[in-house]
Amino acid sequence: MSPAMEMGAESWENEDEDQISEAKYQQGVKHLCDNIGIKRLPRKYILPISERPIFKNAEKNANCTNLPIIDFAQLQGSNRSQVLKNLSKACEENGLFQLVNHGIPRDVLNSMRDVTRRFFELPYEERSQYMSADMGNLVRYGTSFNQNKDGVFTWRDFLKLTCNPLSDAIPHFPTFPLDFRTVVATYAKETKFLSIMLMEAILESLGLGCDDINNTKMEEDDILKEFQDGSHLMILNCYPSCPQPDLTLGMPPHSDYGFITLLLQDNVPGLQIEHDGNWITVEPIPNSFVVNLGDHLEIFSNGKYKSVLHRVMVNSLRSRITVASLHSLPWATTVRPWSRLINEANPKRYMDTDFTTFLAYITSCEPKKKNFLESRKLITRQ
Ligand SMILES: O=C(O)CCC(=O)C(=O)O
Repeated sequence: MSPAMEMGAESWENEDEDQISEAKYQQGVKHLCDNIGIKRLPRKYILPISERPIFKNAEKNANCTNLPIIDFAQLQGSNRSQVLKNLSKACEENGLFQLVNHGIPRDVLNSMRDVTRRFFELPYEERSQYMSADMGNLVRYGTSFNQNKDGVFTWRDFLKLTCNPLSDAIPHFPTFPLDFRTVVATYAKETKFLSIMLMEAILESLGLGCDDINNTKMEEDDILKEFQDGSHLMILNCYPSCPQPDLTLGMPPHSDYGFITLLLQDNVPGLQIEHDGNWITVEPIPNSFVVNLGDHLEIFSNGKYKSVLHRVMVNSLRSRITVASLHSLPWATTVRPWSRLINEANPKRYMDTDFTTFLAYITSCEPKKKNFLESRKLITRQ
């Protein structure tokens, strides 16, 4: 089928499309919506039919009720061993859980969502000074998934902030809104602390089956020390309301590269995860985090825990704001399967990898689906 036929009978009828130059698309969807008042989706964002978010009835009904919820307060209490088992099951079967009672004050979460919204409401000239094609920049504003490579764009603008070490990074962060740096710094410290507590629980859940308990515990402590200086990337996402949400996505199916991602949503649903061949919407639970497992954790756990394939839907009524905090080991550290989890019955399944390899991959290939992780897999005899 030709791309034109794939677009279907409803394809472009907006006479203004020819007026929109490629450069305008590069300026992002927020700018497009604010300045051009579009009524139909420009062709630039129309996905081939096979990639569009077409719902089957069964998927429509699938909701978050079956997705695991971990109560962080219980994890810290006398019920820890049972919660660790639930955590392990969630990591093996879903690659995701919703985290409630995590202890980060509500006003810290509200302020972070609020300053994110206000940042994207700034005039384009203010936001655009952070636009760059250089993936190595500490602060980077952009649009779509990978605007340097995407043929079809997705309906998202983002601001990426490298947060480690935080004191070095803050002077590079935007100065507007005026409270941006203080709010982001507070939120970054809180999420960093929470991510280390979660990694401690995840390591403990992985080490449960190891025979040599004392040495396993010592290794866990060493790994946690590395996480103190680990990489921390914050992604502020803005998905404006979209005139034809059934033809596009906010983000295409992908998995995150790190160990864990803590995602703060507002109250507008949009995130979907792939589970047993279906796309399931992760309905927002107020003041919770969605915790996604990333590729580094799948590698480290030698495949016991799975990184989750996820995508983002947009809608025609409400814009959506999210903040993703991606945590991993320090950029320079090699990530490899934990030796405790390798034995004759369960040989090493992934190549060692590091951040440079990942950057080289995303610069040359499409990091969509789970294809970076696939490229790190070793062929093992079953
Ligand atoms: O905004 C969302 O719901 C998900 C964001 C995400 O997947 C990402 O930033 O990698």
